[in-house]
Amino acid sequence: MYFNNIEKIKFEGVNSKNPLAFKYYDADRIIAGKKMSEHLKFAMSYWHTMCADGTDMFGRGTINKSFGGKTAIEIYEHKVYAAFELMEKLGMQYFCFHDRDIAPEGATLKETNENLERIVPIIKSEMKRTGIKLLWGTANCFNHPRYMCGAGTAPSADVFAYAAAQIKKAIEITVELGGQGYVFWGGREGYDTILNTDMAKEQDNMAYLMRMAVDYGRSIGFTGDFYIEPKPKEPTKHQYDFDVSTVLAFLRKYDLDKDFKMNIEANHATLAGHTFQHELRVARDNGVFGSIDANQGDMLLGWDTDQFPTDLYSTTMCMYEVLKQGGFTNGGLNFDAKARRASNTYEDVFLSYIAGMDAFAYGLIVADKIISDGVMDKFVENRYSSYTEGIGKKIADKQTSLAELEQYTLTNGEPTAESGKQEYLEALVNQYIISAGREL
Ligand code: XUL
Ligand code: CO
Repeated sequence: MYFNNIEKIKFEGVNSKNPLAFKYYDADRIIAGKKMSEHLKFAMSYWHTMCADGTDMFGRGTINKSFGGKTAIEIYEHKVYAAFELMEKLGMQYFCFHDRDIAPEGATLKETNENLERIVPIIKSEMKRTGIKLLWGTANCFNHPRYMCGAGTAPSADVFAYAAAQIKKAIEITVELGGQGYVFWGGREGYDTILNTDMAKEQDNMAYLMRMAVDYGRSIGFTGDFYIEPKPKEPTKHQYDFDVSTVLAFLRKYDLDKDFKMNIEANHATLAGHTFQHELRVARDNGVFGSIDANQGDMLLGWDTDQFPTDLYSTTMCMYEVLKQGGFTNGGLNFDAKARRASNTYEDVFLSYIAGMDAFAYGLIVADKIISDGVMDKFVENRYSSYTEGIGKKIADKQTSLAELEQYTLTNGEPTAESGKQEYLEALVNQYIISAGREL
C-alpha cells in the first residue's frame, strides 16, 4: 500500500462535506441509457500522476515519486503498484502511458527495451487483477536530446530511424497490453526557425513514419484506433499538428485520413486560439472524433499548464459534443493533467482527480439535460430553417445557379437581418448549469 491514509473514494452526493468523496460522479447512475462510468471512461495519465514531481523551469521537484524504490528499475516497479492502487481507489477504469513513463531509458535501445520487458508483465498482471484497461499507449519522442530537432521530422535520417525503432516497440507493448488506442503527439515535430527547415521534406517523412506505424500495428493485430493529438506550439515554436483543421489537411494530403482520428486536448485547443468545444466540433463534423485529453489551461498564461478540469461550462460543452457524437468507441477521457506544483501531497493528487471527475460528471448531467430538453437544438434548427424550403432548399440540394440567385435577389429585395441571440443562449446554458445542481 502506497496511499495508506486514503480509502476507496465513494460517491456521497452534493451535500457531502468529505473532501475525499465524489459529489457528482456516481459511477452506476444511469444517464441517457448508460452508466456514468460508461459515458465518461476516465483514464489516469501515467506521466503526470506517477512521474511528474513538480519540477519547473525555476525550481526542483516538490513531491517525491519514487514510491520507496531505490534503483531506477525498482522505482518503476513501485510506480506500477502505486498506479493501480490509485486507480482502484478512484474507481478509474483506464490509464494511458508513454513508453518512457513506465520504464527507465537505458544506455542503448536494447537495454531500454529490456527495461520495458521487465515492467510490462507486471503491468499486465495488475491489469488482470483489477480489470483496469489501457486506453492508449504512445512513444515519448520528445524528451531525449537526440530528438531536439524532431523525431519523425528530424533533419537526420539516423534520428528518424531511432524514432521508428522506438515507435515499433511502443506499438508492440500497446498491443501486448490490449491497448484501445495509440497516440502520435508531435512535441518536437515542427520548427523553431524556417531558416534551417525543409518543411515539405519533414512532413513527407512524418507521413511515411505514420503509414509504417499503421501498417505495422495492423500486421501485429492492433485493432484499436490510431490518434494524432493536435497542439499549436510548445515545446516547438511552430508544431505541424497545429489544430484539428491543420491535421485534417495533412492526413488528407497523405491519404492517412481513414487511419487516424483525433485525440483532442482542452489546453491545446485554447493555445491554438480555439475553444475546446470548437476542436471537438471540427472533429465530429469531419468524422475523426476519437479521444479526449481532459484538462484546462489558465487563460492568463500562454502555455500548457495541464490543470485538472474544474470549469463546468467547458466540461458541459465537451460532454454535449461527446453525447452528440454518440459517445466514445475506443476513446475516453484521459486526465492529461497534474496537481499544481504547490499541491505537493498524494492527497492533493486524489483531490485533483476527484475535482476533475466530478466536473465531468456534472457536465454530463447538464449536457444530457440540454440535449433532452431540445431548446438549444431547436434554436439552431430554426436559425437555419430558410434552407428547408423554396430557394434555401434549392441551395441545400445544390440545385441552383448564380443566375437564378441573382434573379431571386432582384425580385426579393433586402434580406431581414435575424438576431443571433448570443446573450440569451449564454444565459440559457447558465440556467441549465445552475438548475442541474438544484435537482440533485
Ligand atoms: C503534451 C501532451 C502529451 C500527449 C502525449 O502537451 O499533451 O502528453 O498527450 O504525448
Ligand atoms: Co495530451
